[in-house]
Amino acid sequence: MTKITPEDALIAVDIQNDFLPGGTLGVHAGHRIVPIINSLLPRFRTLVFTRDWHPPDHSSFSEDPAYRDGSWPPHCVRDTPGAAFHDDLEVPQDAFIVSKAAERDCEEYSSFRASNHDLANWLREQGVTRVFVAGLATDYCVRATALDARAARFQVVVIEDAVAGVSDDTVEKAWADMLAAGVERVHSDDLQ
Ligand code: VGL
Ligand code: ZN
Repeated sequence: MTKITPEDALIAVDIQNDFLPGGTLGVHAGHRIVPIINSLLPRFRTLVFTRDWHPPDHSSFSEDPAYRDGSWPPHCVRDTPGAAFHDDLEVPQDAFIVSKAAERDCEEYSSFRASNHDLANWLREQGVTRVFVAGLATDYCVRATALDARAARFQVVVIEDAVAGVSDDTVEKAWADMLAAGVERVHSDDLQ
């Protein structure tokens, strides 16, 4: 059992329409994480919601996408329905929203690298020492966010049933990288 305390934050990564089934870059079974995350939200004092927030000509967009790093179908174009949070996600009024990869030539998978926010600093100001990471996609933005959170010296817990990924092989590698960096892996049933 892992007990959630006031020094914990939940970072809900990119739970946006384009990353859910039916979206341009829909992640298989991505919708299954939404009710799990909703049930966790009231248990955290500090909540962060991140979103991929691309310009229409973002450098990662391809007409013939390979569905891997650097070659994606157009997705999460700022201020479009595809970039909106999933309708069922219960985003509170006072949640901290981080928009990332908002410039054409800059990919920002990590929520800690958004050019217009200093997430690590903001979390420290809230008294946060440990972050729980959930959302999409395990092999890209969740992985990068968890690794950067470790690099910024937070304790990091990834909730295995509250994440979903693009491809099995990159998901497997992402877990190996995260565990090697000291990330803890838990199931939401083991949170108290
Ligand atoms: C992501 C692919 C492209 C993510 C963002 O949120 O994991 N994946 N852009
Ligand atoms: Zn993107």
